[in-house]
Amino acid sequence: MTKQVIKRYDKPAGGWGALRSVFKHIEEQGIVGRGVSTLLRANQPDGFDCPGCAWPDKNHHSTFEFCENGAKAVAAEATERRVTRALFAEHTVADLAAHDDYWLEGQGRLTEPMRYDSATDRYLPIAWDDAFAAIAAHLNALPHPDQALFYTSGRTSNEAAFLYQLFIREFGTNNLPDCSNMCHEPSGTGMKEQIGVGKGTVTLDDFEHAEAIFIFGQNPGTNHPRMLGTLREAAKRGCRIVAFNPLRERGLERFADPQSPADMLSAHGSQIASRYYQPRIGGDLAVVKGIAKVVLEAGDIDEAFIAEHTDGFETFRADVIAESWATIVEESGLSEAQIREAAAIYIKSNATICTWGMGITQHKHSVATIQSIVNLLLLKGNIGKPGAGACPVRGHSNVQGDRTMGIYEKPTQAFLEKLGRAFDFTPPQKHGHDVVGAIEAMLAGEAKVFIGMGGNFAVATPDAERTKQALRQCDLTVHVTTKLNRSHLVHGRDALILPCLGRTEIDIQVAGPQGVTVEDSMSMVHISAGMNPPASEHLLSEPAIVARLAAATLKHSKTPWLWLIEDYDRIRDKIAQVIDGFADFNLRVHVPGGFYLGNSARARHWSTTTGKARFMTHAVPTDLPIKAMRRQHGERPVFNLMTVRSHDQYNTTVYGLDDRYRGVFGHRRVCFINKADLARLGFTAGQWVDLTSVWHDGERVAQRFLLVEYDIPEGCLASYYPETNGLVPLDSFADRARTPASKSVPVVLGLSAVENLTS
Ligand SMILES: Nc1nc2c(c(=O)[nH]1)N[C@H]1C(S)=C(S)[C@@H](COP(=O)(O)OP(=O)(O)OC[C@H]3O[C@@H](n4cnc5c(=O)[nH]c(N)nc54)[C@H](O)[C@@H]3O)O[C@H]1N2
Ligand SMILES: Nc1nc2c(c(=O)[nH]1)N[C@H]1C(S)=C(S)[C@@H](COP(=O)(O)OP(=O)(O)OC[C@H]3O[C@@H](n4cnc5c(=O)[nH]c(N)nc54)[C@H](O)[C@@H]3O)O[C@H]1N2
Ligand SMILES: [Mo]
Repeated sequence: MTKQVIKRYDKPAGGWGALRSVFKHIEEQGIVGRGVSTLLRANQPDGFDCPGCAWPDKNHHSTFEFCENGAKAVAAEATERRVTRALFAEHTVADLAAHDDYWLEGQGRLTEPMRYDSATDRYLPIAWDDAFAAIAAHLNALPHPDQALFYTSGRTSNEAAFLYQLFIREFGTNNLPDCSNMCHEPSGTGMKEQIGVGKGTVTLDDFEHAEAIFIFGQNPGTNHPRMLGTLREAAKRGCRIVAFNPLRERGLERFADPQSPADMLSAHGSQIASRYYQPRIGGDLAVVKGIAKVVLEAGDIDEAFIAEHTDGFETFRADVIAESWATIVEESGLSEAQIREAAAIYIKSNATICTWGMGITQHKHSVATIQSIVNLLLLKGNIGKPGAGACPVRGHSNVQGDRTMGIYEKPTQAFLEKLGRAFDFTPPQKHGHDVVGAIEAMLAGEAKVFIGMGGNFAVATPDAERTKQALRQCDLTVHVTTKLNRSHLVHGRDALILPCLGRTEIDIQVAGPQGVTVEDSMSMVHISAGMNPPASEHLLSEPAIVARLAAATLKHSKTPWLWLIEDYDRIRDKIAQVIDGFADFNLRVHVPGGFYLGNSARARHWSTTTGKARFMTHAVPTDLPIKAMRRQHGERPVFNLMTVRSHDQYNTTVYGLDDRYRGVFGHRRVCFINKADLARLGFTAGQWVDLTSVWHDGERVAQRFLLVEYDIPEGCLASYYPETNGLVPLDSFADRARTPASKSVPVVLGLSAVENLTS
């Protein structure tokens, strides 16, 4: 175990520390030789797509791009460790559940399908055909298909996702909650309404031409490390980079590119952000409105663009001009001078990109904030010109592709019609459950079967205790998965674990080795083919699992399920028939580097209800739940807690206990707090506290967090996800998009009486 230390980190992000970390993780997985050769095939034209984040890479070109956290994701999948039937024979489920998530992950790759046996409280081996028959029996016994829920995490390939949603709709439901619901749903909701497309409008080339890049609520040094390379290049050629983040994140300040000898030899690396502003948590809408106010007052707008391409401008202008600086300053947490300074950079730039991440999407007012960012872009015609645009930076490596393939609980009529025509059936019309709706449906006893295509539903979702209770109430829970995780142990009366191939592995079907496709954050679609032998001879690919489950379940289906998976080109031909933008899919995807799906807003074609890009008027929210909680708990200071990722984790997967850039080593239960707040509470750094979230329906507690003094605004706290997920109330979510508000959790602090807690 790492030594437990808290110390200031003053080196650049990346650098030698990143190289050392990669070799440590490769060594820990027992794959020193193979690990390096595997890494060299990540994001190559003939290799696999990195299972880490969704940041694009330059045409899947052939120079190796170093990425510390991509390397950890690859090493975690390519590990030598195996979970065999012996582990399950040795441990009851209750035993396994007593271990922490880090230990579960550390057991390695799952090797054969298992089914829960309640008599012995153990998972026992089961043959694949029997597993599919068992699930089919459950599904077909349901009084209504809407009693089943089918979750998807964002690593699933296009081919698997397409077959999966087809199976679910042929079965008869649109219950397709996915990780997007907890992630960039507000980006999709906001942008679709405003500019007619729910995806980013930029490509990687635009970063080479931008004069300014504004980064809101995102920590690329940890979560999209390859983005730092792009930002570094931009900064070097004089592009102004402006970061908005309550925390000072090292990766946004300085970066030493491990591929640059100059950076590696200097003590400071390269500067990234030329300006760094620390708004209050949730203050971004006010910040952006303040910037828009300065831009409008200066009259420095693209009048021709506004006249030709937009509507709603006059209402928007009047609203912004009328907004008082007092409100803007109060709600943003920035001074008028700071906002004017940022506005001056925006005004001067002829091409600006705005990027954002979870710091923007996981709040009550996320959709309004995103639309306000897009308003700002529209003011200067910053959509559909080189070097400019909107860039929601996606999370999971194929989360965007999964949506494109129809993993969506609210499919359009047009999509359903095309799907029904291509496969000769009538798809269900009623919209299905999203993640929050799925949990509510299980709790209410309305949903009885939960099937998860990847992910870790029990841990990634809000309101941990209620979610776990919801899963335990199910008749059946099933997980298609690579590694053991908590969701397998928080199971229904019947439960199955179905282990699948990972991205890095060779997938052999009747027609020979197969590749799958993925879509990155900038709508580039490319092929991904693994080259490692499978972790076990008993693994099936995700498309094969879906097809065999569908064949077992749907007795009257006209879809040739087993024929489709003999050769994935056949699945792609079907995708080409149903999904817009995929004509000649097989031809185009075999070109090295893949192809660009296109984006109507980028072409200044606005598929909105008005046929224009729309200025959307939003008040600065002054009534967020945190305020109500502060009024209610007058005597106790109520803080706004954001739940963020450490450097050594991939969502619910914990790779290690360090958060190097924030100076935290050997700990995960930490709480970052401002010095003045410590003094106000009479606490000192190094003391242990319990976090209690306060909400209209009562309190939720997470015990024993180490107070760490940090450069964060007063009234704001940060802790890691998922240790804090129990604090996020189920009904605290983004208006309209229903994304859990896991970046604004009202909490109070009290010294902890708990002596020891390891995870
Ligand atoms: N290594 C690694 N890579 C990953 C992941 C991972 O867990 N590990 N996860 C993947 C996934 S699914 C996703 S969605 C992305 C997530 O990538 P990020 O969006 O970077 O995710 P978070 O760590 O949640 O960080 C959010 C950032 O927003 C800031 N923030 C919080 N609240 C506010 C606010 O109100 N305003 C502003 N301006 N900032 C705020 C936080 O300080 C933090 O820096 O990364 C993807 N890539
Ligand atoms: N409090 C709080 N909660 C959050 C967030 C937050 O910032 N704060 N972030 C939210 C976000 S942005 C997201 S995207 C969700 C993530 O939610 P999920 O996507 O559900 O969670 P992950 O931790 O990414 O899932 C990891 C599991 O996926 C499985 N897996 C890995 N690779 C594969 C594969 O190739 N195939 C299959 N079938 N399985 C695989 C492994 O078993 C692994 O344990 O969490 C959300 N929850
Ligand atoms: Mo995400």
